[in-house]
Amino acid sequence: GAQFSWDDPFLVEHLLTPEEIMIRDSARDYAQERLTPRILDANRHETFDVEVMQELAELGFLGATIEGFGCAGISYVAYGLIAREFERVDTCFRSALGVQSTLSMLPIYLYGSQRQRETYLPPMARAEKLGCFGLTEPDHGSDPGGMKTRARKVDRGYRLTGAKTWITHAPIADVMIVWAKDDEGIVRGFILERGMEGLATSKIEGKFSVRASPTGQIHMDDVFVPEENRLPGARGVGAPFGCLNNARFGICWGAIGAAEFCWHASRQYAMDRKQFGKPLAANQLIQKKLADMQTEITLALVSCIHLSRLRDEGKASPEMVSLLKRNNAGKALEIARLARDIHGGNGISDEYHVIRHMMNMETVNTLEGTHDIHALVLGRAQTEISAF
Ligand code: TGC
Ligand code: FAD
Repeated sequence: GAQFSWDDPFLVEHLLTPEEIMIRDSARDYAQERLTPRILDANRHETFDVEVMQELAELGFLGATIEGFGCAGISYVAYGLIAREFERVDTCFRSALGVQSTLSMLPIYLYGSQRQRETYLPPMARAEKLGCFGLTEPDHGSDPGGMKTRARKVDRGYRLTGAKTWITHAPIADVMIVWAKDDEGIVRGFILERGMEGLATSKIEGKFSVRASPTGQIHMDDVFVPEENRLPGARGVGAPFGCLNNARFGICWGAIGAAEFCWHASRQYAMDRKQFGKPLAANQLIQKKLADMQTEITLALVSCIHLSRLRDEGKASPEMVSLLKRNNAGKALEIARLARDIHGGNGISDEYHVIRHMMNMETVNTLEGTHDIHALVLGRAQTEISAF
């Protein structure tokens, strides 16, 4: 008869190709062997080991969905599986993968000239150049269309003035994809390089979430950016949103990894820990929590595979990504909170990891469009009334 496997109820393993399984396994082995041992210390001290980026490059994971330019050209399912394994350890590693691949390399691939692609993509795939994506500003987060950063046309280029904040990897980036409005008020994309006059970055300290991810600000004071550093194919606010679809897609998968860690840890803890003379797992209230975790994770995972296949066929709309980003990030946060609860007092100690995931999931519900903003995207799509 048919078997039930508690940790893969819908036999998702059977939906993967041998190549995808191979990529998933190499991502899992790497993450467990090399990332897990680093995370406690990195999270405590708010540090990020940039050598991780070189390791990701050696594994061929940077810009991996891009064809050519030194990139691997893997499927979206395979990319998602890597994101899931990384966020199983910590959000900072999925962010590192996503920011370099989908928010720094992809805009150059999608909107760049052939010369820009040849100049930037191979060294970025090798992690010789690290990137970041500057869209959010101090006064414009959910409504980036209102951005204040200006790109004034001058002889042979532009002069950029403004500030970007909450930018993942701003403190370590060599290359910054910055979005600014031109003299006509149209959003344009620019490739800025560290060292340009008037360009500075700073680090945001004291975060209670994704502490191991370097987050910062980009300050631009009349920075001269030559014409050849403008992304010729980017016109209007839809251009940065086009990159976000891919980054959000990575979050759909990553959130499952974090949730799975919390679920598996909770199950093990509930089996090992005894109160009132029996394992915690013998209580109906605990079993219900485990059943809820298993159910939500399974539904999220099957949906992710489905969305990824649609994406591989070019049939995934931005609204589909909004639906799953919102659902998976929200469910992962609920699961992390339940896990924290099941672990009792130990649940607040970083050595059990669940509180770290719980804090991280707060960020994951805010970045790349907040939980509620994605509800409004879906509300607009079904009512044709914009509530923004
Ligand atoms: P709206 O009128 O809806 O659209 C303006 C133009 O953009 C097009 N568009 C999209 N195109 C492709 N993909 C999408 N997802 C798109 N969404 C919109 C749209 O078709 C239109 O084009 P056109 O040619 O007709 O002009 O724009 P709006 O100003 O009303 O805003 C709508 C809203 C709220 C959905 C949007 O502004 C939004 O998504 N806000 C959330 C902002 C956000 O997600 N920021 C993310 C910053 S990056 C980040 O967080 C990285 S974290 C990295 C890490 O993991 O560490
Ligand atoms: P706001 O837009 O001020 O929203 C505040 C609250 O109001 C939210 O609950 C929101 O849902 C709600 N709200 C806003 N508008 C509406 C509305 N119309 N109706 C109902 N509710 C509404 N940005 C980048 O560009 N690049 C990055 O690499 C990057 N990395 C990040 C890393 C971290 C750790 C964090 C925390 C953020 C990062 N961001 C990045 C920024 C992120 O995308 C924004 O924080 C996010 O888009 C929300 O913007 P905001 O923080 O300004 O919140």
